[in-house]
Amino acid sequence: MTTTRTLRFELTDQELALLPDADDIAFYAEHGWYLTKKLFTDQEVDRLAAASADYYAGARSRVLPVLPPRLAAWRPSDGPVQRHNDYVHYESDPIAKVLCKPLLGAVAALLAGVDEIRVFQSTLILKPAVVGEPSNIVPWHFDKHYWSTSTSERMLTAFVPFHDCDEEMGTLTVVDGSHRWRETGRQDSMTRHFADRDRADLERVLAENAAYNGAVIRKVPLVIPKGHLSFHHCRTYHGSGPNRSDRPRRAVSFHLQDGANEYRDFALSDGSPAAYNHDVLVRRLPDGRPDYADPAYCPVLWQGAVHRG
Ligand SMILES: O=C(O)CCC(=O)C(=O)O
Repeated sequence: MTTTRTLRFELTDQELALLPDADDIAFYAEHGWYLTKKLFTDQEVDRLAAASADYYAGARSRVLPVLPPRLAAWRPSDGPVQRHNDYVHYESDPIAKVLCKPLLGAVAALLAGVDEIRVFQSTLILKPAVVGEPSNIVPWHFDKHYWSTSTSERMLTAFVPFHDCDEEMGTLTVVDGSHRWRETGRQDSMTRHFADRDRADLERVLAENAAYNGAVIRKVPLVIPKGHLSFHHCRTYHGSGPNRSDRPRRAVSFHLQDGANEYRDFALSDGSPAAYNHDVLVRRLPDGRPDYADPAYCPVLWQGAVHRG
């Protein structure tokens, strides 16, 4: 069974005051990241944390009808490693109910300069408070590499922690302005998820690309208070360090697409087609391509011009 969530695309006066202003939008365009105001109340964040605990304990509103080839799906039997679980907006209504907030979509629409924002993917993440756990380190990468079958260059990610999130917890760290870099020779290996890559190699790729652009690498750890979130552009290099605190670092990486995004054929260097997990799940367009606007998996989060009041 699939359900389609109906959202009203209206903001209250209180919410209008939380939108980015023209300077914030210019900042995002220049730097490739942006730290929002407090978009979620403490109660909403606590509901998200509780729903994610239920999810880890096995609660599901529905399950994926097929398991895509590169699905991140941590299970308790995987043990105290970094947890990644994709499609939580699909599998958990209690998570989706909080996460799919029109205000979040409106902020994304303003930053991306578009009139429509749809969900692309949501990944529930937990970095255990385990000293020296190697999987807690997220090596440098940018998300567009995983989204070669998407036409859009405006996709972006909201990083939504469930608590104050700082460097000690291994918060998200972005490379300032790197979304504007030109890329040195593209390698197919970049389309592989960072968890399957050699960390030193990704460090080398970052240094090589910075040098190619005559850029200095400025790493900015995003200190995010509870209820606030960060956005990063799909070409902004990012990663994160170990969790040195005594609490798990818990968050959702909420990946978003603009209304114009659609599937395109993308050939890897050996001629084989690149794929994204959606391709075995979403409905098909009349011409046979996967439909990245299938409301069951990619619901609309915001539609219409955003008027700041
Ligand atoms: O969990 C992290 O620190 C990194 C998450 C990430 O790569 C993303 O939000 O795109």
